[in-house]
Amino acid sequence: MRDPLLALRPWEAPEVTSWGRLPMNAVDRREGAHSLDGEWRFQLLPAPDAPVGGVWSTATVPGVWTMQDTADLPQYLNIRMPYTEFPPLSPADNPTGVYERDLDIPADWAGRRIVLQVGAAESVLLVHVDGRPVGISKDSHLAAEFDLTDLVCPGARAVVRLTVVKWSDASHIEDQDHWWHGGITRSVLLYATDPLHLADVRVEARRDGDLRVDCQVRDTGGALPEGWYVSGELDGPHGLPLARDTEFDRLNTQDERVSAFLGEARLRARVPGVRTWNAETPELYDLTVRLHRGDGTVADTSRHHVGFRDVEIVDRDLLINGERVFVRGVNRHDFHPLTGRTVAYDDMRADLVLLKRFGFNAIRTAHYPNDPALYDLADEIGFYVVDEADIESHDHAHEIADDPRYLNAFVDRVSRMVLRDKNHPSVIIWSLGNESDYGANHDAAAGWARRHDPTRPLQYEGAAKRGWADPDVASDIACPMYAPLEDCVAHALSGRQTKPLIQCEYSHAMGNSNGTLADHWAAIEATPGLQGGFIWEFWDHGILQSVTDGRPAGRGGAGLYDSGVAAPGYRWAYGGDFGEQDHDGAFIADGVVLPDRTPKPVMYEHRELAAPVRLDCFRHEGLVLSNHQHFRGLDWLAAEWELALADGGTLTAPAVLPDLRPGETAVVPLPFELPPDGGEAWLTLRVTTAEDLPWAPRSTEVCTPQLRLRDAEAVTRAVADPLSEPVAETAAKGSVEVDADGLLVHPLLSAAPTLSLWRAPTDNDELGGMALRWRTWGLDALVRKPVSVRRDGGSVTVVAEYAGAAGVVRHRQTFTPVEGGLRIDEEAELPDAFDDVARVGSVFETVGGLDLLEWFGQGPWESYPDRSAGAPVGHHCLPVDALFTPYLRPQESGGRHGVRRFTLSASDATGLTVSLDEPRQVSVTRHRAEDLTAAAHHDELVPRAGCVVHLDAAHRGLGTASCGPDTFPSYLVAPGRHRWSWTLRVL
Ligand code: IPT
Repeated sequence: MRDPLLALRPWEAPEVTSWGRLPMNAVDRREGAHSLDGEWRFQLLPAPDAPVGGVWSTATVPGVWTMQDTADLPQYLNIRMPYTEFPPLSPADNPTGVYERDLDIPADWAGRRIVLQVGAAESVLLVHVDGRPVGISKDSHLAAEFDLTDLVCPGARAVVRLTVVKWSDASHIEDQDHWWHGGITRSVLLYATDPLHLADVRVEARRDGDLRVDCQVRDTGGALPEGWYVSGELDGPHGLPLARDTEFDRLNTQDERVSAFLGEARLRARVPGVRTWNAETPELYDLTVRLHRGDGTVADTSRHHVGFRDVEIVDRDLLINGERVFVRGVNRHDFHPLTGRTVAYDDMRADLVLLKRFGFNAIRTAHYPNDPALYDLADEIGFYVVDEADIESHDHAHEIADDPRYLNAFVDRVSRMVLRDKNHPSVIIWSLGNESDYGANHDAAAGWARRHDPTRPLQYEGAAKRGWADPDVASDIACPMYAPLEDCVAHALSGRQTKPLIQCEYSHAMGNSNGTLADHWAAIEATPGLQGGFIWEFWDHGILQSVTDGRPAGRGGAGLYDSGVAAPGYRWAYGGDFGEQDHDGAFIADGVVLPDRTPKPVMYEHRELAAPVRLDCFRHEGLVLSNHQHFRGLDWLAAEWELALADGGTLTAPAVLPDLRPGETAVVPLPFELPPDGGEAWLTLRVTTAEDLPWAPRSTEVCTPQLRLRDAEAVTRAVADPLSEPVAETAAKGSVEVDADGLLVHPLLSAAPTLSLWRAPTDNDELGGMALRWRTWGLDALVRKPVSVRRDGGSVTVVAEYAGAAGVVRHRQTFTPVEGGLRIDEEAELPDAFDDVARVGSVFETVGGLDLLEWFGQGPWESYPDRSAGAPVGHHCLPVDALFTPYLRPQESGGRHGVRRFTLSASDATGLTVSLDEPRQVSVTRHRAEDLTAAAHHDELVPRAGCVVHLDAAHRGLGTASCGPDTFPSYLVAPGRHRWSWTLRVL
C-alpha cells in the first residue's frame, strides 16, 4: 500500500503546514528527556518518492547531510532560488534524507504520555514509527512534537524513521541569504509525561513586580480529573509562593468557559522591591510551576527564568522599563563553520559573550527563530532580541505575499514562534520575517500576534517601507534596511515621525567594511527619534573546506584553524567553492567576525562607539566624564589613565570612576601634570571590568575613551611643508642616489617609493562599482615615465608621469638629505577625471627581515579614515604578520589611520624609521595590491619576504556600498593637488 504521507505529496502543498503535530508551547522538556542525538542509519534518496532500499550508511543527528559524507553539497545563493520551479513546486531532483534508528522505550513509561520532539528539520519532515505514519511538519527552524503514546510499547523496541525532504513549497518561503542545506539541524528528544500535563505555560512579568502565569492543562486520558490545581513559586523552595487567581476562576465559571477538556488556571504574585530585567542588568528569577492531581501529588512541573520588564512605545520612542534605550544590534544566523547550521550551547554562549564584550546589546534572529538555547542565553547575559519568523520569499516575494495557499504557513510560522518564545524577557519585538514583500498573509499573521501577545511591538521591514509613519501597516517600528543616514535624520526632524526608527539592517560587514559607523552613531545619539539598528551581520559564513578534495571538513575540522586563518590545505569556502553552478560568491562573508569567531577590526570600532563611559571634553582644568548607560552606575568598572606623549612614551596612573547614575556627568581633575615637552599628548581612560562577570573575566577591556590634551602643531609643521626650503646641509647628512629612471636607491628598500592611486578593491569597492571605474581609468596599472631629474645642492627632484587610460598624473618627489636620513617631499596633481580614487600616496618595499612595526598613531587594530573611532592614538607595536586581517576574499587590509611615525625593525634592531608630516594612513603588509587583487581566497596568498609599505596623503573611506550607502563625501579623495612629506632614516 502506498504510504499515506507520501501520497499527499506534502512537499508541494503549502496549505499543509503540519499533520499530527502537537501545538507549539513554552514548556521546556529538555530536562529528563532521552536524547536521540548521535549516529542514525541514513540513506539519501534522489527524490522523496524514490524507494528506500539501498545501502544504509550513517549520519550524525543533529547535522545537515550536506556537511557530511554525501554527494549533496552546500550551495550559497542569496535571493535567487536554486531551481526554476515556481512556488509551490519543487524540482524533480529533490534530495531526501531517510534517517532511521531503534528506540528502546523504557518499561517504566507504561501509562505515560510519550512524545517525540524533532528540534528542527529542513524543509519537510515526515515521521513514521514501525512503518506507521505519525506526522508531518514544516517550518525548518522550529521544533515539531508528535505524540507516540499509542504507537509504541513501553519495554519494547520501536523503529523511528524521519524522512527529510530538501525542496518543497516551504523552501520558497525559506529563501534566506545563507547556505542551502538539508537535514536535521537541532536535537531530537523523546520524553514522557503524565497523561495529565501542562500543555503550555505563559508568564507575564511587569516592571512593577506584577507576575501572571497562565497555565493550560490537558489530560490525554480524556476529561480532566476532578480537583486538579496548579501551584507556583518564585526563586526556590523558600521563595515567594504564587496565589491562584480566583477572580480568573470565577469569571471562567460565570462565562461557562470551563470545559472538561481544556483546563486553564492563572497564578499571580506581586514581587515587592522587584529587581527588573534589562540588557545591562539582566536580573532573572526562577519560577517553578506545578500541576497537581486532586490528592496534591505532582503530575507535571515546568521551570522558567523570569525577567520583570516592560516594553512599550510611547510617542516615537521604544521604551524598556520606561527608558529610551539605544539598540546596538547585530543580525545573527545559526551558523558554524564545521556543522553549517547546528550550533552547540557552548558555541552560542561564545557568540553572545563576544558580542557583549564588544558593546552589542541586541540581536535580530535573522531570518528565522534561532536555536532555543540562544534565548535562554540572551535572557541570562542580557540582550534585547527581535525574534523573527521563518518567512523569506525573496525570489517570489510578490507572488507569495497574497497567495492564499500560503496563508496558513505565514500564520503558522509567526504563531509558533510567539508560542515558543513568549516567556523570554529578552524578546522585546516580534518580526514577521524578511524580504517577502507585503501582503494579506502578513496582515493575517500580524493580527494573530497582536491579539495573542499585546505586550510586545511587532515589526516587519517589508511593511514599514510602505511608509515609515504609516499607521496602517503591520509594523510598529520604522525598521528600514540600509537607509541613507540623511534620510533617517530627515525623517526624525520632519515632525511626521510616529514610530521609533531602528534599522533592521545597516552597515554591511562584508570584507573590510563598516565605514561611517561612528557618523551613524553620532547622528543616532544626537537625534531624538533615532534609536539604533542591527549591523548586518554577525558571522562570515565561511565553511571549512579541504582544498584537496573540495569537501567540507565537517566536525573533524575542529582545531584546523587559528585566529581567523584555516590550516594549510584548508580554506574558508564561500559561494561557488562547492562547484555550484549558480551562486552569489563571497556575499556570504559579511559578518563582524571571521568564520572562527575571530573579531574583525570593526568590532573594536563598535566597542568604542558603545562605550559606557565617555570622556566628553576638557573644561575648567578638569575632564568631563559621563555615564552613557541606561540603567546602571559605573561600579562594575575599573579604570586606569594613560598619557601617551608623541616624544615621551606612555605614563599611567590609577583612575577612580565617579559615582554616576545613567546620563550623569562629573568633572574630574586632570590625572597628570602635562610635561612641558614631549609633543602631542593624548589622554586615554582604559576601562575594564572590575570583577568577574558571566560574560567577561575581571580586567576585560570595555572601552578606551580618549582626549587630545595637546596637539602637535609646533612639532610637525617644520618637517612638513614640501614648499619650505631644504634645511642646510651638514656633514652628517648623506647624499641622494637615484637610478636612471629617477627611482631612489636605498640599501633597505627593495622597491623605491612610487606613486600609488590604487588599492586592492574591497568588497564595497567591487560591488559599489568604484573598482570598475578605477580599472576603466587604468589606476590598477599606471605606467610610470620619468620626465626629469634635477639636482639642486644636495637634493634631487624627480618628476614622473603616471599614465592611465583616462588621464595622466604628474608626480614630483624631492629627496633631501637630513640628519641621519632623507626627507621626501611629494606632490601629485590628479586630473579632474580622477574624481574619486582609492588613495594618493607612496608605495615602497623593504628588504626582508624587518618583521616588527612600532608606531605612534591610531591602533593597535586596523583602522581607516571612516572607521577609526575605536583605535586610540598611542605607541603601538605588532609583528608585521599580525597587522593584516585575513578577510576571506583578499582585499585592501591592514591599514592604520593617523600614523605619525613608525619604525620597521629586524631582530638585531636594524631597520628604518619613517616620520610623517601629518597623521597619515599607513599600511605595512607582505602583499602588493596586485597580489591581493589576484587572489580569490586567503590561502592563495604567498607572503613576500619584505614589507610592502603604503604612506597615503589621502585614502578613501570604506563605506558599506556592497549593500547600502557608500562612504560620505568627506571621506572621498578629491582630484587636484596632493602634497605629503616624510623622512626616512636608517636605525
Ligand atoms: C538584505 C537581507 O535581508 C539579508 O538577508 C542580506 O541578504 C543582506 O541584505 C545583505 O547581505 S536584502 C538586500 C537585497 C538589501
